[in-house]
Amino acid sequence: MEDRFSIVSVEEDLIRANEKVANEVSRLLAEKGVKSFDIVGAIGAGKTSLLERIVERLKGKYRIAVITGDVTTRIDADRISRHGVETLQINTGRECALTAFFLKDALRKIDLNRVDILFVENVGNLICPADYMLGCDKRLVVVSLTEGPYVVKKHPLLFKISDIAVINKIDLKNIVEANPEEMLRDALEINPNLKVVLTSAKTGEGLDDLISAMGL
Ligand SMILES: Nc1nc2c(ncn2[C@@H]2O[C@H](COP(=O)(O)OP(=O)(O)O)[C@@H](O)[C@H]2O)c(=O)[nH]1
Ligand SMILES: [Mg+2]
Repeated sequence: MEDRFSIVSVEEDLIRANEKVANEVSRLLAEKGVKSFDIVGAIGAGKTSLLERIVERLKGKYRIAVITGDVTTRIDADRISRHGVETLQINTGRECALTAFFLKDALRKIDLNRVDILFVENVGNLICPADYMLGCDKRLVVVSLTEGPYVVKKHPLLFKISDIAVINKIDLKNIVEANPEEMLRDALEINPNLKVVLTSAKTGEGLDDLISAMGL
């Protein structure tokens, strides 16, 4: 029993220490005038695909940097860097979320004086990132129709602490059971302050709405 309590207390210490570093990251980004977005969601929800579309649309208007988090690969960074923007991969090893520690370290490798917007793609996971805010201005949670009709309801915490919810893969709405309008209602029931956007990274539908929800 004692061991269990000490594990809990180590976790709490880590969460508190992370909060402190997230505040430092937030101050640094504000000082440099960088607008930042932390994008969370399960593996396969469409985070990288949406980012590829967004970067393609906005790279003529803003100087963009993208940091992608993954346990071991650099697949996402390679996909994004093909669009000609600065990209950095963070490999977390065994960790199922980025932390502010990882982000602070990565930011040392980027010249923030030459960046207007920073997108951070978090490690694909709908649970772990809820404990670790990164210090970005806004958090986006991405879910997709192929994750089934209950994916929003089953992850209330992440929807509570996000600013924008993206319901992706709406091009598949006639094929799968999940209904985007119901998922939208579920998200707003959890957090009425959320901006909810329905998108398809495949067809481009909803991308303008998403970019405007981000204030870009
Ligand atoms: N049909 C459809 N497929 C999508 C959409 N967005 C992403 N995908 C596909 O879903 C898979 C996972 O996408 P990816 O962007 O890698 O997801 P991530 O793991 O969240 O970054 C890829 O095969 C994409 O082509 C979409 O809106 N509609
Ligand atoms: Mg990805």
